[in-house]
Amino acid sequence: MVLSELPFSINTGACDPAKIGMKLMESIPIENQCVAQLIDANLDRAREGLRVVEDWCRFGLKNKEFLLIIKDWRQELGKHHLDIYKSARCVEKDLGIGIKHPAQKGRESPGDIVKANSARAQEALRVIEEFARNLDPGLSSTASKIRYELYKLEVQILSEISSNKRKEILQNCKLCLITTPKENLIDIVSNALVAGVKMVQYRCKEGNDLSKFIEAHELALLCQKHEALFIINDRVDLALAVNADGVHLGQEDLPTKEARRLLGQERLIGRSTHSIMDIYKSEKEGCDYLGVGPIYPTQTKPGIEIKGLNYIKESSNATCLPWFAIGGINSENLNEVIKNGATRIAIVSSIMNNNDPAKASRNFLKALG
Ligand code: TZP
Ligand code: MG
Repeated sequence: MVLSELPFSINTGACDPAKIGMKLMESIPIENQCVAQLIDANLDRAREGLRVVEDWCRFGLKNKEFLLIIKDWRQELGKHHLDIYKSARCVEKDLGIGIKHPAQKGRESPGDIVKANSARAQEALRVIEEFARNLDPGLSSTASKIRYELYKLEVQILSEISSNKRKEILQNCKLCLITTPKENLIDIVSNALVAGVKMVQYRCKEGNDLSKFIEAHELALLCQKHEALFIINDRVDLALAVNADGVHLGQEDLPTKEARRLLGQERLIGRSTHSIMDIYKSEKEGCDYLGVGPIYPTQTKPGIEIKGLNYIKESSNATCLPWFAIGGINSENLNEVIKNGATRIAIVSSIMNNNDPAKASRNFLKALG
């Protein structure tokens, strides 16, 4: 039996469920009752899964566009959730009731919950699509349409979740460790991460691309494990290749617009600035954070023009973006840097060349509060 042959149109919603229910129960063979039961269970699943995702879009992401799309899907499914399906429901005899899978325990982050519930809705929609194909073609094609749209929306939601997470880590981050080539680079970074560093920038101006890729990839995984941001200096391609959290660009590197086009909205773009005009420009272009310096002479960039503590003072009132004072900062001048208005710093030598990088990191973090 095809539901559209019954005296209602499922597409206009002009249906009389009582009439349909009677007719269906009178005439359908037993397996169709099972199908009705199965469709009922999967409509519940799909609607519940969608509701969970919708609520994170509403309360977590505060994204009205996503919220309205999912709400619309739920309502569309609700229109198709006819009484004939609900009345076939038989919870007591359902073999699946109360069965829990160990994987459900590991779901902690909103991203995990969104993934699990999107999958739940997608699976349920697929089941509906298959079993309703003959019995209720309108429902089947609705389920198919929503399933495909959900695949696309899920990617957008997850990307917004990771973008927000990156921005949250960045906001709370006081110390950025910038690397310099070292034999024991992985060890140094690992110690700094254990000490609480939440942002690492891979800066390597020598060697071939393959060795950089291998090193950066290892560092990316390490940072991920410690929930720290991993940023690549200069190279957008390398940042994408190792799935870094973003890129750090100097005044002579790629324009922000091009880097953004390549990296997308969800990754971070930082820019080194040497003047208030640089700061305004970077902010206007949509950079996510700034470097402010060099404050003091530095061995890492010998010969570069020093901007001094005044530049920190000016920067404090010039931008709402997170900014990191950089250049020659060490344990001796740190207090001066803080007194002049810096709340975040970026360090190369004072950690990378320290005999105890963990201790050095801890001391910087402690002083920054
Ligand atoms: N950009 C401005 S100063 C600088 C960079 C990369 C070097 C900072 O290194 P250090 O060793 O902390 O002075
Ligand atoms: Mg550069």
